[in-house]
Amino acid sequence: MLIRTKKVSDCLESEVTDESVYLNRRQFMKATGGIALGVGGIGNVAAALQEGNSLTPPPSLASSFQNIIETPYGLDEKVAPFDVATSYNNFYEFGYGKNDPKDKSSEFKTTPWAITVEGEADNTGIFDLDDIIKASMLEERIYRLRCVEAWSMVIPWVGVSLGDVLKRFKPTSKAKYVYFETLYDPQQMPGQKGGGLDWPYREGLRIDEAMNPLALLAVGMYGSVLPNQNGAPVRLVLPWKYGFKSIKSIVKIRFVETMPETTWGTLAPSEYGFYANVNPNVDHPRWTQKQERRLPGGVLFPNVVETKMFNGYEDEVGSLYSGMDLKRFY
Ligand SMILES: Nc1nc2c(c(=O)[nH]1)N[C@H]1C(S)=C(S)[C@@H](COP(=O)(O)O)O[C@H]1N2
Ligand SMILES: [Mo]
Repeated sequence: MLIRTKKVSDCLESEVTDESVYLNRRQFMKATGGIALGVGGIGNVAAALQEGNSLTPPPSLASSFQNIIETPYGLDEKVAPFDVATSYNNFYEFGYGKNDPKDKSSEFKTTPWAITVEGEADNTGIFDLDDIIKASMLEERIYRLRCVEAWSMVIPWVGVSLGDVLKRFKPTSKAKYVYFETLYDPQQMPGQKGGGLDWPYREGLRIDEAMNPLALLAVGMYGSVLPNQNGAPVRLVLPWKYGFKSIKSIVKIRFVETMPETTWGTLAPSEYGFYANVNPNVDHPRWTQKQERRLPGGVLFPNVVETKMFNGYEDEVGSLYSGMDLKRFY
């Protein structure tokens, strides 16, 4: 059974170290009803059995989802129950509470979906998402997701290599970075009617990071399409970086020559760096990053684990940062 409410006095330190604490205090109190945020903790270990994803892929992607390639990533990991991964979310376009994305995104329209590709590339234009995805085989990759708020989950994503997709747009030699943007549609995304974040949500990567084989362009999880609250119909998944880099509901990709501005980096540059690599040796200014709460876990079983360098993906991505001072480039 999911424990969704608890007394304020039970609040764990890591729950008050919320990214949204940075936002306008009054608006935040209004959004959460002035009470403690809900906790997607689980009270009964037996309930942690994996449930399937009962969503149906659009007809155009049905055969892709019938032929998902299994990969070796994370096969030894204990996957979070579907219910936990889809009800404890950060997707501020639908509100700041952890349950808001699930509660407020059910009407969100994700088909058809177009992505505008622009900037330093030869093959720019407006592309249909299905066409982008159908050009590759879908893969399942079980990755750890580590939020900067010091919680984490293991999630079985379905998607395609981001680098493979980007290469098809033929970036020029001037494309040193790639910028991503989420949909801006306040009619559908009630969180965008208020301030707080500077909409649309914006993120970016150095081009070699984007081309790293670990970087995933995800269109699904738990064997089927992404639930809206998890960033449908398409998002990044960058398991060696804090979760806020893994931008949801992408509508724009732009190849650029200089480091792009990002939502969190602009809002609070001393707290959220451009690189945002998971690093237990560099604390967030307001809390330690040495440990994390691996969900599901509740008040009685917080399930605290040590945070690993690059979230445990150092072999895969460490060389991207050789010679860099990771305290300076956090
Ligand atoms: N557009 C958009 N993308 C976003 C966010 C958001 O608020 N808006 N939150 C980020 C944060 S802080 C995290 S931890 C992850 C959470 O992904 P999940 O809800 O699928 O676990 O999404 C990231 N991507
Ligand atoms: Mo996050």
